[in-house]
Amino acid sequence: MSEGLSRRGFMGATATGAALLGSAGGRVGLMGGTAALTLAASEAKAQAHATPAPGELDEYYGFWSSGQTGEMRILGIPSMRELMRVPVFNRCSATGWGSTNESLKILTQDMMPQTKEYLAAQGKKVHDNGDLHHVHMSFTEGKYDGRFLFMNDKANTRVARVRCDVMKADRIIDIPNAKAIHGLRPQKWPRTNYVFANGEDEVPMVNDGKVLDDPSQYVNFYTAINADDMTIAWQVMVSGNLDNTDCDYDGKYAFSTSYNSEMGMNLAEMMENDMDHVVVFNLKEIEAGIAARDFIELNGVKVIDGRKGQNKKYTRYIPIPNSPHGVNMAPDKVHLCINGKLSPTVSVIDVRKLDALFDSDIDPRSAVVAEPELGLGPLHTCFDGKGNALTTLFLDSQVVMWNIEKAVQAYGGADVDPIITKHDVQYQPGHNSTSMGETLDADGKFYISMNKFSKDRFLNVGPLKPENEQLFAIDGETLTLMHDGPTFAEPHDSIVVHRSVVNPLSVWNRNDPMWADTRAQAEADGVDIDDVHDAVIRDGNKVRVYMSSMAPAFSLESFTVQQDDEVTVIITNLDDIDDLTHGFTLNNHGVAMEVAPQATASVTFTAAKPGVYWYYCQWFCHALHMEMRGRMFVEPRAI
Ligand code: K7E
Ligand code: CUA
Repeated sequence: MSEGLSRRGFMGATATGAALLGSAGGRVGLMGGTAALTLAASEAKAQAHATPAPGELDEYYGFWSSGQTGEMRILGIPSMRELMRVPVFNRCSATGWGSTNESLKILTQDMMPQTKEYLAAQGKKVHDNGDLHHVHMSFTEGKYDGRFLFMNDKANTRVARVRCDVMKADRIIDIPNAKAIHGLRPQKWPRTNYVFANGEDEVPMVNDGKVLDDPSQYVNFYTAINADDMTIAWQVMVSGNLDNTDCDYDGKYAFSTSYNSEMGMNLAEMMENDMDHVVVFNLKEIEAGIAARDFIELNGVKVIDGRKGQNKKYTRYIPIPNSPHGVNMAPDKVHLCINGKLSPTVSVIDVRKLDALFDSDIDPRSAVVAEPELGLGPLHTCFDGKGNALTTLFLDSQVVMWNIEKAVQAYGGADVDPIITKHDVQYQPGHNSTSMGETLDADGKFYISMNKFSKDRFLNVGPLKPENEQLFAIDGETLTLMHDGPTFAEPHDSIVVHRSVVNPLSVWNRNDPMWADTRAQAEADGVDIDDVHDAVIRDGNKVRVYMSSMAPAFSLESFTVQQDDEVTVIITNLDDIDDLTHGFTLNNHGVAMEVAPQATASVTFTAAKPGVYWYYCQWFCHALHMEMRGRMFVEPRAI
């Protein structure tokens, strides 16, 4: 431990997970006095070495989920500089995500009719929020391939795909039947054909109000999404709820933890059993079952019954202590680590033993080859690619580094201690990640701890505190803290990807599919949006206003519409220089959008009140940026 004081000393040997969880927030307060630590000389040195100097580029991209903020973030590692925020499930004031026609298409085209009804009842077209927990990149043969990032929305049961060439979402789909998509992972081998997604909250199979408070009729759904076209491949109905998911490096099995095998409806019920389970999904058998039509169709989805005690071809339930949370496949292709949360253990499954489970009725626990006791509140594990695992201990506010092989030996009775080192983190870590750690390229250079509490680490900003993510350098078996990074809600999960894998464009391709509909409309209107242009096209009470932008001017200084017209402003940024983004903000209409170099963007609104309204470019683009503005004249309706 790098600090002289043991956190566990304060905690004592509190017995049950319930008591521990209940006190998690308060206990940290006891620790306030230890925060005034001086950086050890070695750490200061390491820090000076690690952070790229101003103007120097980072070696890795970090792709971050933001939890309840609903966006994806891009950081540079090891500097921890925040490079970009990519709106996905949220709405964005700067870029107009959620109000431009191009983003609305992506947000609504794959919406289920029920969702449209819910939203319409509230006078809305799109959700205003999202809860983005997990971001993962597409794989080819166990390695990141730099094509897409996939992510979940727990709040509104959605899955999104972000294109890595432009770092914008291109598909956002509703997941039928399931509720609250939580765990999410792309298939690793042979490539990402599927994206696996967990439904966390159980509901009646047909959730139409006929069954309400009868949990015996509730079910949960595991979903496989076709990654290439973002359609639903199949679902498996399961027992218990589903928390996190991962899959193997052989393309044979996927896994989900369940913290509520009891199907309890309140805290006491959910924690009744000492053992919950991990569900093993047999992908080949499920595909064969679909081909043999052994499914029911529910809301247009093929659903296989993989509940406990049903057809055992498709699933196996392996008992795991106690309310397991994270599930993480090691890059040794063999060991699957399941984090006990309320149990101080991580259960290690040897995936080579899973075939036998499906071939016979042997005890499913026979696949467990280690169960080291690591500390209190293990939530997530990541890997250094050298045979070691790093597990977050939420309650201990520590990371523990341990050796997988030694844990297996100890489970077999050998007198070895798998624990290599423990290091304090500040405070209460949830997820963690290592550089390239969830791939066959795991390089063991950097470790990120995403901490739910920052407490005393930063200037006080009021009752709502930032959270804290920390960067450690890994040097063999030593962890050195390099950086604290305060973040707004919430540093949920991350992946750390070598920059050689990610190659975004600097300027849009004029033929990008993002604005294909807008281009088709322009062609129909006889407007060439690839050249300097301006046009105002009236079509009944619909008016389409086309203009190009080139720093520091819009091609239209003004345009005129009539009161109550439905106005669509379509802007093409003809600048093709790096960094020369323009914007369009229309005063007092709630209208703003980003128009990046060579992009076309459009927004539709109603000109409800007569008058003069200025529009302006909100992206600082030129010495004459302030002058980049124009007027919309709204003529009063003729009575
Ligand atoms: Cu651990 Cu949503 Cu990834 Cu939270 S789940 S920590
Ligand atoms: Cu264009 Cu500011």
